[in-house]
Amino acid sequence: MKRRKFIKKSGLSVGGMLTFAQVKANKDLFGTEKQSIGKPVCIATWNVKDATQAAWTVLKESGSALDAVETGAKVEEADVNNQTVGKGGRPDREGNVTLDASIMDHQGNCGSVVCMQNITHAISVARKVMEDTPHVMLAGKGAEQFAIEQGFEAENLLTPKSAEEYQKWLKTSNYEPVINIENHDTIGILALDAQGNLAGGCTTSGMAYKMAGRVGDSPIIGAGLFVDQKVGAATATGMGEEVVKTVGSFLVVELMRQGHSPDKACQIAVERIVENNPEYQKIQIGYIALDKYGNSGAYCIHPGFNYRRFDTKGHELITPRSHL
Ligand code: SD4
Repeated sequence: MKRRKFIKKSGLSVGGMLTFAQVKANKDLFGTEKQSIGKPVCIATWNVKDATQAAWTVLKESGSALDAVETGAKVEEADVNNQTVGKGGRPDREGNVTLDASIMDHQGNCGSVVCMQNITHAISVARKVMEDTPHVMLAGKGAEQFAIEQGFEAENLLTPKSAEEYQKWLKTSNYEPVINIENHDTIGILALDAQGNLAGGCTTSGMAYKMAGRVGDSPIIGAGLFVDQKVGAATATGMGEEVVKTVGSFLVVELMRQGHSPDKACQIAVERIVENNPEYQKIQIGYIALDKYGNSGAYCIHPGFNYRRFDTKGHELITPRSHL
């Protein structure tokens, strides 16, 4: 029997690739039937229960995935106790809080802001970039000026707590990102709404005490966030430099396109970083992914990472498998 015919008949995958028959039959690499496990659903990096709760209030009223992810992300941006996102974020080594954020919808539209100061809701500015400009990315002063023109309020994002910690840090000026800092970090949030549309958002103040002007993965489409309505969505947290080098979120979505489950896709993408980096034990990376059927998954290097899922069955904190 000719090889091509055999493949067609057996329906087996070859070299990790799905056959046409499997894709058509909506099966993953292991032959498991993929099923819609119910819309709507949202997931978010870390234990951000107020954020997923807020996103859910949008989704359960048949709101859009885009509104849901923006609403959820804004909760963390406004929370001064979350020192990795929005107002209250830790500053760079010059003492300036600079924010990175991105958003993407089911039609492949996207917007982001990088290294923006003085505006709390970076996710909303990213959305404005997507919806109201001919561009996808605005940086620094230009992003801030655009936000102010759009009616966003300028405010000092450095809270007394973050300022005090920064003054202490200045004594050593040692740049050593802390793994699972306070078990809370960048928020990446993905949603599938009742209409079956996907969207994602990602917002952060970046690595604490980074060099001035440093930009991480979070505002870079394909790195910190990617959404493909035909497949699913993914987002990242952790050491952005490594995520950028491997175009991580795009990779996770492409792996799902090849038939991997969200969990497995996140695992392969994390392992790509591990393989490339002899110092991987010093860094944390966490990916979360949501496919177009509502299945979610995640994987990380170090234990300690978790993610929130809210769907019609309830609100869960999920601890994914980790490399170490
Ligand atoms: C960054 N990925 O700027 C973001 C921040 C983060 O742990 O998740 N820090 O690299």
